[in-house]
Amino acid sequence: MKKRLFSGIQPSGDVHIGNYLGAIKNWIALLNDYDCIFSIVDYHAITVEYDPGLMQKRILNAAAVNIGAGLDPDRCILFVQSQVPEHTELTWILNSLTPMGLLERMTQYKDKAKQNEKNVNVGLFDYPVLQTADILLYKGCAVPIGEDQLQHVELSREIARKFNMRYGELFPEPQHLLSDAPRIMGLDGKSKMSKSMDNYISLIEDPDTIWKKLSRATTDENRKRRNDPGNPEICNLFTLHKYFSNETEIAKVNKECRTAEIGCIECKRILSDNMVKALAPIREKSLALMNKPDDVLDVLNTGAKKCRKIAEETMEEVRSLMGLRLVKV
Ligand code: AQP
Repeated sequence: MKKRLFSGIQPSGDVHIGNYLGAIKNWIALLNDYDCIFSIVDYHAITVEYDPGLMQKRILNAAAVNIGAGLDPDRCILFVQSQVPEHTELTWILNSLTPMGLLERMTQYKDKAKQNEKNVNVGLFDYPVLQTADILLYKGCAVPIGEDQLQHVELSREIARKFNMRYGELFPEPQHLLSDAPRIMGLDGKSKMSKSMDNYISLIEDPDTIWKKLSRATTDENRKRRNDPGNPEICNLFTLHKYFSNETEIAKVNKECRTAEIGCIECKRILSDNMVKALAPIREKSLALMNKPDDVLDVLNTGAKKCRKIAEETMEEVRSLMGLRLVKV
């Protein structure tokens, strides 16, 4: 029996190269080794303001891009969180085991509360408990994520432990899995690449936009003029070269940036060409799937059906352990 793996992505905007390098690429690599469940976590995406008229499209697009990137739905389950009501039921139960103090420490909550000062809602605060329910509902042992989600997975272990101690052994303590690109910085070089910030390159970006975005991206800020030698170690774009360029190109950029043989524009051109090449097949497949939303819907409905069955079974066990299942006496 393979171990169960769970992870999710919010339909909160365009899926970007940070999501891909930090999570999706790893999901694809792990398909053989685990029994994989991936979710488009729409309930997580409603904790900030959004346009309900766009949500359906965002969900379908997020699914299409994940499949387009290589997440083969024949080798995993892909479904939408809100199609399985047990996610919110288990959240309520886990809420009653989670100390407020632990949630107050979550850095993502603190950051998002600062970004959305006018809408600091309970959902935003409770986000990590819903995430714990997402994982535990399927008894997920492994959770491949980017570094920003590390604290949440640590919390999920703590909540699983609390449940097991209080009501009886049921849940595994989920272990995080990080990729070799756990934190891709945004094009500003200052904050994490994020769907909700204008600092990303999406997986379906067209070649012109990739070039436009890269040509404006921040590099080594100490390099003021073309003839100044640069320092690749502190240049965000050099980090991206490591994921898109070949070894010879990386060595060339590394050397010639330091000696000012090439300037930032030449360096960006190499990166842009390689990124366009690498993303082309993902873009092509994703766009084709976006034009066939019924096919994507079929995949998601099949996934939800499988997940509902697992989720119902887990909730029966939860209710039983908690004395919430009424039986004839
Ligand atoms: N910049 C990143 N580098 C590496 N990994 C990342 N992930 C996100 N950004 C980066 C990982 O991608 C997976 C899906 O992320 P998510 O959609 O659940 O939400 P998020 O972490 O909040 O991502 P965003 O793009 O920053 O969304 P918004 O702006 O809506 O909050 C996760 O495993 C995440 O770690």
